Amino acid sequence: MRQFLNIVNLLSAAPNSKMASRMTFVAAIAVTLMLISSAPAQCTAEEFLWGTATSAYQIEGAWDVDGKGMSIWDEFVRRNGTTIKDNSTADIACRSYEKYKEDVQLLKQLGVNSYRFSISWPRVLPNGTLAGGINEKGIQYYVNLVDELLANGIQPLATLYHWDLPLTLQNEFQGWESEQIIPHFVDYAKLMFERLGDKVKWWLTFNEPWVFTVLGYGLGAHAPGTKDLVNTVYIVSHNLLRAHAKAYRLYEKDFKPRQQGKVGITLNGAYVLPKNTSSELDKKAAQRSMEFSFSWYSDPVYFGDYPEEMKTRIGNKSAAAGLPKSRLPEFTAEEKAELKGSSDFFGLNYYTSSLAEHKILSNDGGYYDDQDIVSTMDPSWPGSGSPWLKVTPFGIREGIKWLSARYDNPPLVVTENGVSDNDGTTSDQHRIDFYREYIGNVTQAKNEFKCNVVGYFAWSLMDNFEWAEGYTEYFGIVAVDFNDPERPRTLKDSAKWYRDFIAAEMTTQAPATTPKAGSIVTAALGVLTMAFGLALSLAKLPF
Ligand code: GBH
Repeated sequence: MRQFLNIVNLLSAAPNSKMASRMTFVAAIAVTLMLISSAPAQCTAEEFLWGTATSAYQIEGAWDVDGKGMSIWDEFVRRNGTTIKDNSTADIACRSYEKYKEDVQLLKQLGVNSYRFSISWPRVLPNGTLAGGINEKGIQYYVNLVDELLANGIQPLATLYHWDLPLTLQNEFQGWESEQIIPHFVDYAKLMFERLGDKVKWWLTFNEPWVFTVLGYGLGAHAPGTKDLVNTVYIVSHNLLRAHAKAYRLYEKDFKPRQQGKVGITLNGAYVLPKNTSSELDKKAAQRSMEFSFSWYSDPVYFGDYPEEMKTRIGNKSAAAGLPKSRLPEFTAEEKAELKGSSDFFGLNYYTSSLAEHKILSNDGGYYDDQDIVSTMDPSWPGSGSPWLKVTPFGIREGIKWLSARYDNPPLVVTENGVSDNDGTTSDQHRIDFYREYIGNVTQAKNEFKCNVVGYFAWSLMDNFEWAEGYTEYFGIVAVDFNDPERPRTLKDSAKWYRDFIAAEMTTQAPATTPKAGSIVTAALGVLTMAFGLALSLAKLPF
């Protein structure tokens, strides 16, 4: 304070120094108040999103109801020789198409302020294209769901593509293998922005492009069951990235000014550690591994191009195999510009860590060999109901730190995090432990390391169809009885824990005063102080 007064005195070393100092002092207060009032609203009152997540194919059922078209998953689960572990389908799944009101009541009981779901493209466009006709009944389902959420004070976060491509588009031109898909995806996105954008303010274009690319078109373990790690995976990723950028720009130009929402993309990957911690080559391999999973997509989205490591390594291997050009496609200058900055927040699905060991691999083996990495898990990491998922809570903190550093601290939403078991028990203490530790590490990334985490969604609201694993791995915090045709839901212990945990978190959050009202009040105070200051400095006072 003394220092402040000194500065004031210094500034006001004028003949009429009393009046000048009064003026400066009062003006300083006024300016401070006005500065506070003009600070961006998100600093003061944006609510942290606490939610749960699901996806259309995994929960809705009603696969052929009310005019819905077939998706590649409807076909895949019926195909001879497809290996869905228990030979199941998601024809019925959790029956959420009928039971959405009950689902929203579950969310209400949990006390979440947000819910992440996905829209089934073939439910709203049965043939995948606008020309093939709009299914109004399908759209109505999502309008109803969103209305029900909002009526219960729950923010919707909608994913446009969680893997259930309209089958027609796969049959016609191999889906994401062809750039013909791009305008159709953009049409679909536009339709959803038009019909739901007044109410949905958080959008994701894609869920985990890595998974539907590598498992769907590379390994053939997911729909559409294509097996080509050498070329197709790179072409598929290239096309979906171009589609993402176009959908983002469309929203930015034609919808954002009025709807004021945010559009992002959700990526998955592991935080990778060097297998041998003292090996420089393994350390580089660990970084490279994350570049081949996360940055394959996020570098184009944030920087406008693929990571240098991917370009050189795939380029060199292509040349060594005698190919005329790299198997990794190139973006045009226009596409780079469209991609760069095409995300309002980073969507992160995080589950597990892995280890990387540097090893030069074949020149023509494709995606995995292109990395020159042998990937393993530390045998000391506790397991789960899924072989690929080891309980490594530090990984979510380190992963968030790594992404935040690389992309200059973007707003980041953990759009999925959770753990499986194989019996779906409601006495799931292991899941409580998992959430406590993982969320603790997210909080640490946010508070201690100042990463801009703005939301967290538990995967999943309820047990559901776990893709190629069918109904053998359960991720829900709510149990669903798949032997009962009614598909009754029961809160697991972890649901009760999550409910109590987020209730406590929300009460310690800054009170959600409306930012506008708040800043109007401070602005008015600023103006009043200034007027008062003027009067004071003009008045003849004895000090
Ligand atoms: C997410 O994928 C999905 O978004 C969600 O739909 C799913 O239900 C949930 O997580 C739980 O799995 O050993 O090479 O076959 C999670 C990320 C990464 C999980 C790849 C399966 C298999 C890799 N996935 N992983 S592999």
